[in-house]
Amino acid sequence: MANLNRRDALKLGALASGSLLLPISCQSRSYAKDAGSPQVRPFTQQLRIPPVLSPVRSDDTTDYYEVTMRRATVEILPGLKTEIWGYNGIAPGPTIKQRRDRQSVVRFINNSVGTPTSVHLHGMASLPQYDGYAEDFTNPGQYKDYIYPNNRPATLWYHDHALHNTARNVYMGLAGLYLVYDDLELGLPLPKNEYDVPLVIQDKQFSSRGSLIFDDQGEKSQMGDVILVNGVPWPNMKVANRKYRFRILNGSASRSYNLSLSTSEPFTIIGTDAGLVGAPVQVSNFRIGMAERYEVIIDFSKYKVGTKIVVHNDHPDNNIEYDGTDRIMQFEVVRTESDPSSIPPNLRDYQPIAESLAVRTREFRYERSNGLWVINGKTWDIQRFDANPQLGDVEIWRIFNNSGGWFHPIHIHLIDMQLLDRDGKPPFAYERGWKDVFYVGENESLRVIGRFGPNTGAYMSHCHNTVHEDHDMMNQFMVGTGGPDPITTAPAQPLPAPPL
Ligand SMILES: [Cu+2]
Repeated sequence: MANLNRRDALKLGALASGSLLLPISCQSRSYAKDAGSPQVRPFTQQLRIPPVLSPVRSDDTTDYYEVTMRRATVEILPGLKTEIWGYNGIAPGPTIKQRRDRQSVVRFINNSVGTPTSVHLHGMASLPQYDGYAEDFTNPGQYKDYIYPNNRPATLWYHDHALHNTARNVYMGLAGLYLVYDDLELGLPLPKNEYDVPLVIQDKQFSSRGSLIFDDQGEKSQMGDVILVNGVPWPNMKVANRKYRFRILNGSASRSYNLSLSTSEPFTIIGTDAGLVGAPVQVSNFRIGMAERYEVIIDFSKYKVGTKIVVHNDHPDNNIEYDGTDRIMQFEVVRTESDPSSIPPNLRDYQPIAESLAVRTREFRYERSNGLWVINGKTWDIQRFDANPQLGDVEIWRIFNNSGGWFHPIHIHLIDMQLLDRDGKPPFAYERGWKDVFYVGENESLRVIGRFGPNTGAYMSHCHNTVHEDHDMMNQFMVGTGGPDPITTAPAQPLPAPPL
């Protein structure tokens, strides 16, 4: 069925002017069949789990890791070769697992990726010089040692953040998971180890020969017609008939998802971007914007061996739908097993921040103006700060999406915040936890609240549609005064690097 939205209309316009890389059929949903990526039969490849990275050495306080960014050729679509840009040459990159309050030093080496990079560990309260500032470049032939305090147990991810090239760099593969655990969480009876599974969802488009196509439609959005989970198109995962914990990250450039299960089995939400919620909540479906993380328990115990359960995507507004983007992956129950895990009624102490604690409210209007993506009418300028909360201040930020036809997931670096309301209405049940990305739908306004700290200095805030972020829907705030300069304090160093 034709399902023409504003984006499709734009694409048709672009087609008429001959400026598109690919022909687009009038029936947008038949794109994949007629002219899109090579066809893949869903659920024929098995899910892979990114490998866990071992430290190169450890001492009493710190684990030292080394990651090399490089181009690699891999097989994503059966029988075709695809060049990716990966951390250690894989996409997603290796997973770093770390204990709370141990320190990590991660050496990111820009070896053969051929473009300037900057690494942001999304969700970590890093010092400004280790936060992956957009202009804190590590050029080819350089490396940089990033220091991370690991002060929050949560599902984090590291990804490229280089000015004007973030969307392409992340799309080509520069993204990986970083999981922080603490004793409190490990002491809970939740599913653990091989039953604690990360799922990174991304959409891609490929040429007929298998190359990744990055086409941001004139700095608007990069939408793919192939859904990858952990780098595998529409994978199948063999599971036992028991509970699993899934850490779901939307690692897409521009696509959001609304996930549900074909059996109408509910998800039990146990975590948001910044870790466990106070108490589990059951939902039949949930929406996840780019860079958001939700942790869910799925209980397969009621299913017979042989049952197949499909994760569906009921397209949220303002995405482009193709054949195949209405489903994500499949679970296949293949064995019976006992299940020692359970979901405790209380997961961790979670207190809403009282609005009365806020010392001020700021307003940020995200919109499209004269062909530019702007915040309060302005594009990125590293010389300009749009907010200066003092260390420890509680502030309410009111985030407006004034652009019809688009949604914007807004990411605020450094701090974890809470969503107070959306258009004056309470947040969805699954959004009631600590978060660092907030889904601002078409013409919506959100109020979020947070306490600024623990660091002083400069931090970025931006739309996590990385195409919008690149052009140039990003600004910065300064916490307190006199923090370390993000660019000059710990600049990248020339290779070869001395031993860690
Ligand atoms: Cu946006």
